[in-house]
Amino acid sequence: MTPNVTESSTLSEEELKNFDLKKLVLENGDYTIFPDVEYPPLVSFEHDDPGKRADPNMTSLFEKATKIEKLTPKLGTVIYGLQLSELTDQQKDDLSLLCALRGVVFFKKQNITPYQFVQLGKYFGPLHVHNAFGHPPHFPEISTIYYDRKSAVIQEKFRYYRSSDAWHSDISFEEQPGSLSFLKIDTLPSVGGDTTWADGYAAYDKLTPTMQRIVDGLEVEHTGEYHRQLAAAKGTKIRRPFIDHVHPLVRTHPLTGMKSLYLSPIFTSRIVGLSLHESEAILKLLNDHVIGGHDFQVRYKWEEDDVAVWDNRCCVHNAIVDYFDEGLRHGYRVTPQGERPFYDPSSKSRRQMEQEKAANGNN
Ligand SMILES: O=C(O)CCC(=O)C(=O)O
Ligand SMILES: [Fe+2]
Repeated sequence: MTPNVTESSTLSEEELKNFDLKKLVLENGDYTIFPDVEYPPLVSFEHDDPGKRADPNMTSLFEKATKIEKLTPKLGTVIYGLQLSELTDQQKDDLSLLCALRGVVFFKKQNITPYQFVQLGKYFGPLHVHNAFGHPPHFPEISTIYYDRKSAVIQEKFRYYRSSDAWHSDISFEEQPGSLSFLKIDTLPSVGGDTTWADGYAAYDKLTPTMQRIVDGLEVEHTGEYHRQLAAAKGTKIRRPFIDHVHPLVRTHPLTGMKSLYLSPIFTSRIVGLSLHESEAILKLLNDHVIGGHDFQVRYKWEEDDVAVWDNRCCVHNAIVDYFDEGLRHGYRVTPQGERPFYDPSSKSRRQMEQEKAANGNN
C-alpha cells in the first residue's frame, strides 16, 4: 500500500525552476506522492480560448519552424526547430488553433523544464490538479507518466490489458474537461511505448447520416469510477471527490465550429435517457468504430524529449503499454481546463464544411 504523505518542505523559486523529474525518476524510481490533503470543489469559470486570438494562417509557427511534417492527412503534425519554452504569445495562440485543426502536434528535442511546462500550460487555462493521481513533489498540477513495474497493482492492471481498453479524453469526468494536454516524454525504453490518437471529427464523419442523426444531441454521463477503483486498489487517497457530469456525445469545437465525436470510454457510464442495454450497445458500437478506425488514427513513435500537445475536444488518445521488459518510460503532463462541452445543433461536420467551401470555390 502506497503511503499518503504530506509535503513537508517548500522550495525557493530558484529551486523550483531547477527541479528535474528525469533525474528524480532515475535516482528514486516512483517519486510520486499522495498528499494527505483535501482539495475544495472546482469552481466554474469562463474559458477564454487563446485560439480565438490566432492568426488563421498560423504564420508565427509556420514561418519560424525549420520543418513541418504531417503524419497523416488530417491528424498529427510534427514541428521541428521551435522550443515551447520560448514561444511568443502569438505562437501560443496559433498553437491552440493548430491543435484544433490537426488534433495533435509534436515538438522535437524540447529543453522545457517541469517549471516551464507548468507556466506554459497555464497560458491556455487553469491547470487541472488531479483528484487522485500521485504527483511529483511541489508540482500538484503535473501528472506523472510512469509505471512502477514491480508494483503488484500495476502487474495486475496490465496482465490482460489491451490498449483498446483505454481510449480517453483527459479528465472528461470534470464539468470543464481538458482543452489541451501537454505531454513530455523524457525517458524511453529501447523499443515500444508508442501513443495513439484518433480524430474525433473524422470519427463523426465516418458515421452514416442515419447514425449521425441518432447520436446528434445525445448526452453521456462521465464518471471518475476508473480512478476511484485505481485509488482503492492502491490504497491511496482521493483528495477531491469525483462528481459525475453529463456531456454531449457530439460536441462542437469552439474554435473550428466543427462537430466531433466526444467519446471517452474509460470515463463514460451511460447515455442519458436510454435503457442500459440500449446505451451499452450504442457506446460499444461507437467505441469499436474508434478502436478499428486506423484510417483516422495516428500512432506516434516517441524520441526522448518530444512534447505532444493535443486537443482533447477533437481527439481521443491511448497509451500502448507493451514495453515493461524493455526499460523505463517516463514523462509528465499538464492539462488546462477548457469550456464546458456544448453541442450546437447548427454546427457542421468537417466533411460538410469542406464540401461547402469547395462549392463556394474557396478550396
Ligand atoms: O503514456 C502515454 O503515452 C499517454 C498517457 C496519457 O493518457 C496521458 O498522458 O494523458
Ligand atoms: Fe490521457
